[in-house]
Amino acid sequence: MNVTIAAEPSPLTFDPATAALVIIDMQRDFIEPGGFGETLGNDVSLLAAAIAPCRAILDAARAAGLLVVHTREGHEPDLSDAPPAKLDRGEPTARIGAPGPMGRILIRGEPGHDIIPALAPAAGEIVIDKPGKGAFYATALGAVLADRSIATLLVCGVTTEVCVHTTVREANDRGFRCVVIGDACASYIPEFHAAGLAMIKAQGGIFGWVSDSASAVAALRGAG
Ligand code: C5J
Repeated sequence: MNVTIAAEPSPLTFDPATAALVIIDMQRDFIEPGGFGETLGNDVSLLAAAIAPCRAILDAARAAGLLVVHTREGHEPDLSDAPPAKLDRGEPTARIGAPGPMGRILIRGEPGHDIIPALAPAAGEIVIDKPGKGAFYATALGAVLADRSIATLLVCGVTTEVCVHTTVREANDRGFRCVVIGDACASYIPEFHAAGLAMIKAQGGIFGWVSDSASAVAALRGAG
């Protein structure tokens, strides 16, 4: 049965059976003190606002039987999947792979790479480890979604203008309808968060739609 989500620039009707919730990079390295986000000089407390809205959508998506995908940005311990152009930035002691309070920064298997406990993946949910900002680049995400005939993505997570935006742009070019859940995204730079959301829905929804967690939960309740 189709459901309709209130969104901008227009409401969107979709079939929950061909929709997925994609939660981008809600990892300790971005959200907690001592991780990658903080080494870049950011105030990581700004990302906390997205946690409860993400949790509300996650609960609703699970109840509605949606495919749930979690992503994690990070690299192999030998950094073989990290291009020098990405590694050679910032203070040498605070770069990707350097030791930090939550283990080596942005390295798979380290505590900081984990998804925060409030949004921990449930058994059977898909976790995509990605070396880039976009969740389609060098991952199996495209194949996973194609296998399940997914057409619509509800997207949330951090950060709005970096990994959320890159993923939505990649998905849009691949033919997915993307609804970004604005209050379930966050940025270290509030004006970039606002501009990132505005860019998605501008020009008739050039990259997709923008909604909010209450509207997403209400729409998914109709699917349960
Ligand atoms: C960043 C991300 N901001 N997940 N990563 O480097 O947005």
